[in-house]
Amino acid sequence: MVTDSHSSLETADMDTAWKRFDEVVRSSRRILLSTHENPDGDGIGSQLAFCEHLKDLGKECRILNGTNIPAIYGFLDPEGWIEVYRRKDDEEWLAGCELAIVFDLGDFRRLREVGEDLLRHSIALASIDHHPQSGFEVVGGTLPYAHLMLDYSAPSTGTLVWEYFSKYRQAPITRTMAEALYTALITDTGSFRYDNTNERAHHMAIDMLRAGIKPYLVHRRVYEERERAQVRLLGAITASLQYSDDGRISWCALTQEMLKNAGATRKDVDGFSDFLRTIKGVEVAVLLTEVDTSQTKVSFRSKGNLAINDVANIMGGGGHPFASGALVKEPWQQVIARILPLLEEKLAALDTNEEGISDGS
Ligand SMILES: [Mn+2]
Repeated sequence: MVTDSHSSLETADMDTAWKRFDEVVRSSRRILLSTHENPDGDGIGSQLAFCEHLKDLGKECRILNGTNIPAIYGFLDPEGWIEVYRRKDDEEWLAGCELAIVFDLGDFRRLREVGEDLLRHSIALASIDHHPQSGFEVVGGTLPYAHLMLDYSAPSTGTLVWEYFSKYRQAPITRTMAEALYTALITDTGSFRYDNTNERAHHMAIDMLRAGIKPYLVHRRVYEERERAQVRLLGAITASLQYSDDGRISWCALTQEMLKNAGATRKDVDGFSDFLRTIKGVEVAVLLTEVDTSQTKVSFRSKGNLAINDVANIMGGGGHPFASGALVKEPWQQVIARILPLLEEKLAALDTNEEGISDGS
């Protein structure tokens, strides 16, 4: 099983990695922070909290991402610290960095031009993450990080940042840092509902409360600002939902036409695949979003009996065992035709092996 490979990185090794990382953070003057394209609450919260920490330490620090952040997370960044990387304007600054820290990345390619330029200028790279690592074929097949703080059992990357602050930050965690980190935590655990919710998640929440956050205010900003277009889109999705014969797979293709009719964009799709998983009897939910006639974004969600990131890998993507995705250069009709037999096969194997499998998580 994929999730077992982290054992070699645990305890002593990890302590050493964090210590070395802290030393390099302290000795670096100019530091770049980044996260994956189409960043989520975890990547954004982690980098904002870390940016505040670095500014406290007097570092010259910028957050440069491959793409824009979703508008709902704007409340976390009143000063506008998060920028979209523009090679033309920003490469010179990047080239003068002594360290780059990437958060919640998983697939190196998801840094886009930021990653390409960091490699070209041989900037020392550190990664804080809880995803299986992929996409480093581009750098010769080995992980490009001088410092890799990888912990699959962390409920969020923000949790790792919090643990780092708890140990290495002299000043207390501020309310704004805590708000960013709490956002990372709730968005990655589905507000303490997903299988990655563990003691660490709740300990962290207590610490964030002590730092002065108001959970209902954060929840309101993140979950109760839905656009009407998004609600119309949800209607279109539920109306066109399909099921496998045994009802264990639910899937839906969200076409450009559906987006247009709802007055929505792909950004509005966030979170819908989680919703499809909530249906009784469904083990795996698949949401296909038509990027254009030759490209499809696919999201997989599993209820927890079947790891599905191997299917995402086959499709050229990756992610967590129960939540993963891929961008496939094929029309959605072809993509679903490839995916359904793979999932059916896995479900059939699950039936056969049922007694032999113990749920390790
Ligand atoms: Mn994450």
